[in-house]
Amino acid sequence: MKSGTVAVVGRANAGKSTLVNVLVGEKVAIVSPKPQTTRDRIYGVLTTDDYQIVFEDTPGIYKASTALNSRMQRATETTARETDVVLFVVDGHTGLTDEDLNLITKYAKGDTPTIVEFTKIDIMPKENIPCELVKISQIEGVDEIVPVSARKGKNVKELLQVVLKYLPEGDYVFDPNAISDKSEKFMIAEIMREKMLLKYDREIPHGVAIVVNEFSRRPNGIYDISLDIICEKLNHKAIIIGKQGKAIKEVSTFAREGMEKFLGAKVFLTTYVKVKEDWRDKPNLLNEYGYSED
Ligand SMILES: Nc1nc2c(ncn2[C@@H]2O[C@H](COP(=O)(O)OP(=O)(O)OP(=O)(O)O)[C@@H](O)[C@H]2O)c(=O)[nH]1
Ligand SMILES: [Mg+2]
Repeated sequence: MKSGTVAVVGRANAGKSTLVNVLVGEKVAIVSPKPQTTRDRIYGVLTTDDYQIVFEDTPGIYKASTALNSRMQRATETTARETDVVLFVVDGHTGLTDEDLNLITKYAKGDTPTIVEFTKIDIMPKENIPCELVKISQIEGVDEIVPVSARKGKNVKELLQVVLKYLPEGDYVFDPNAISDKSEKFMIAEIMREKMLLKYDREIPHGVAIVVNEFSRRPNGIYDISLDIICEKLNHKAIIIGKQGKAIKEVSTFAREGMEKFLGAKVFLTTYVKVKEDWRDKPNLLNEYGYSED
């Protein structure tokens, strides 16, 4: 049987997490139209009788401007170094960039099999496809190029077959029932962050960390969840709360609905907004919020 890891890497916002969710068939990673949505390496596990594939979703490659961002970039680099297969995701909609070409060249140079996946082909200008595929095929060491639409589920099965070709023989590493290495509590915090990314503009959601203080279940099945929304500036707090608390009420309702869908049960959610000045550049706070060095 085949068993191994596939590092899913690429520029921020390319569509990596969407792809991992579709490949695994469950939501293991949050998705948003803003770059830098994923902050951690997240395993999405797909198990059948014949194979176990661990898709490693990673933070998108992006110029580091904060200590948090540097840690995110290092997580991606380590994942790509230690994997069985590199799956490089190119955003077909925005098109192939010089940065993509440089990164693909770098990964393809190594000994790890490198598959390039063109995603978002549902919204990719068709006339660009042949030219971009040629450019990639000229890079030495690229083993495969696969066009996919994760949103429409197009060519995903074909991509899976291509990945399997490069996976080593081995036994299950994860429990065959597992879909992720992350806990429910982690996903609850991520769902809150996802809704903040969708609701607020510019730097506000990027400057937010979520700390879940209570995550418990009553005998009748209802979950009690209490969390802190940590922001980095006092004026951000005012924006997050909004006039008469309207914005925070809306985003909390939105998040509660997402959590209920994920947990399959009713949720009683309490949210508090707190300020920790410039926490994204403070190593001790990064550790406290779960963005550790490794
Ligand atoms: N039309 C279309 N949109 C897609 C597809 N895949 C992803 N998207 C959209 O692209 C945006 C970014 O998707 P993500 O999956 O969050 O991208 P990512 O690469 O994980 O981004 P980071 O975590 O920030 O690096 C979201 O708005 C998705 O809905 C696709 O196949 N087709
Ligand atoms: Mg992502």
